[in-house]
Amino acid sequence: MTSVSRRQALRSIAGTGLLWAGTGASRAQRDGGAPSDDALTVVPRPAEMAPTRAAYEITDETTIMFDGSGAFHVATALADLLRPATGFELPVDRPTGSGTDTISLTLDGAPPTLGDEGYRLGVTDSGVTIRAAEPAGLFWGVQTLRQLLPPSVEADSERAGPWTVPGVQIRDAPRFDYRGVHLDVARHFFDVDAVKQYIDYLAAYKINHFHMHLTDDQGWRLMIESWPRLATVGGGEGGYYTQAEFRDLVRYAADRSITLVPEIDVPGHTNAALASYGELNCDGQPTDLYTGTEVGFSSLCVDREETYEFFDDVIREVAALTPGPYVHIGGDEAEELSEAEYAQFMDRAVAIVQNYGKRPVGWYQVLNADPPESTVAQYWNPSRESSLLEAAADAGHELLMSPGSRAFLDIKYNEGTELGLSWPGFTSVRDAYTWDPGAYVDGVDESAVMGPEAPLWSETLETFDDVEFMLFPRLPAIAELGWSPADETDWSDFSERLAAQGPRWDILDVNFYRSPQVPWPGGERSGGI
Ligand code: NGO
Repeated sequence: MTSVSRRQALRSIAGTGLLWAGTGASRAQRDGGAPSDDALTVVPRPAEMAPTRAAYEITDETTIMFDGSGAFHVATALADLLRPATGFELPVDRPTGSGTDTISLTLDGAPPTLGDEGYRLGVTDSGVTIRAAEPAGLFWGVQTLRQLLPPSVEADSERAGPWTVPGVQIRDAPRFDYRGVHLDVARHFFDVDAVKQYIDYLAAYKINHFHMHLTDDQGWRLMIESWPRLATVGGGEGGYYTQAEFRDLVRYAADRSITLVPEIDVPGHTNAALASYGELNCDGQPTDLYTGTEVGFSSLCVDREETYEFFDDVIREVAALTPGPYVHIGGDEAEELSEAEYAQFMDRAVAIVQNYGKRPVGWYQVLNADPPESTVAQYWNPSRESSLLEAAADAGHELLMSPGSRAFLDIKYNEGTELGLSWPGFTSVRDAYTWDPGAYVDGVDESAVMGPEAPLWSETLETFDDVEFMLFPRLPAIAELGWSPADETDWSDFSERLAAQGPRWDILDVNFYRSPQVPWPGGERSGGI
């Protein structure tokens, strides 16, 4: 780590009295040598983190203890994570005996200041303790523990140890309650196993909302029982999720502390629906299926009652499938409609979502329809000026920040990137990291910002390898902006911790972009982007 980052670590800890208590001097000053924080390459950077001289080695004597209902499934997840590479039995048990040689996950005695997602993690010579108020906090603590272990812990077959956890005291909680990543499964379809893999990646970096863009001109990807042709016809050659498969994804995400946010994009971006049911078109005729990449050419017929019956049925089914609070209704690029027609449709669409007990989310154009204050608007314009957004924040709307030139993961890294689009320019790893979601749009205060979200659109992404190439290494960049304190986000420190993720991705066989901006182990920096 750089001296800058070490200084930052000490400063943040000094501010909270977490460690080095009572002397007014750092341990480095006291005994002439600080414990090294070189092994502490955790991403996102924990809010407070202090290395100690302790170290705990996980062995075949180690037990995973859990305390408190809701801790069991996290303990099981940890065991599942550690068993393949270590080859150890790692029994999962309630607290018994001496409490030594344990990794202990407890919901007992956590200070309320940790919130719903915060945790404390402490390492002594005899074990590791993770303490949180809620299971989500324990789960994020486990993700931190995972990154404290050698990269080979990611292997799916037995590797040589030792499995040493370096000494550290961590107190951690997220900056934003909403840390999102999106996947467009409409332009190209990704099957259940691929999406589960994607969810695993998000969980590793403490992303807590997964936004699925389920419908667009090119495909309708979710079976709606009351309008089955949407999927069977509108799914085209790509395919769709049955409701059972989709429920499985919702559950898989929830098991990893991730809320699924389903998006049904209306009234534009609807050619797949318009091709499935003629009555959704003003002339009553179904359109042809579409596989191109143009946007803005399609619209539901806002003057037909069938349109609202359709939307009501769809939202009823989607709301029943997803226990999370949000339903996203798109609202972007409805270029076929006048402003009045757009507002006429959106007024009713938003009311339908609310009627099924959900909170509407829309791309920021939804604000043109003056929706109720509870509607969340997702900013995606690359510009830092938006009178629309400023006014919305003043009026009490909450906002998601997905600026096209920073957070869109489908944008090319540079002119040499074969995949992706470049409508807002290029987005290097450094560009994805060096912006502040709480202060991006002029005149919008952080208090109005729910958090950052990184969309991954799939016009150019045909395979899961393609998805991985655009996701990594920018996913951890956005994840850290969402999680870590603003004054702890430093590019040079981050790029070094990011570099340490590379060997993990190699073991997991992730097809990541080896950006020359990042000092990957064993690699030379070439000065490119
Ligand atoms: C825009 C458009 C999407 C494209 C994407 C490509 C939004 C919100 N609508 O973002 O349809 O796929 O750009 O980057």
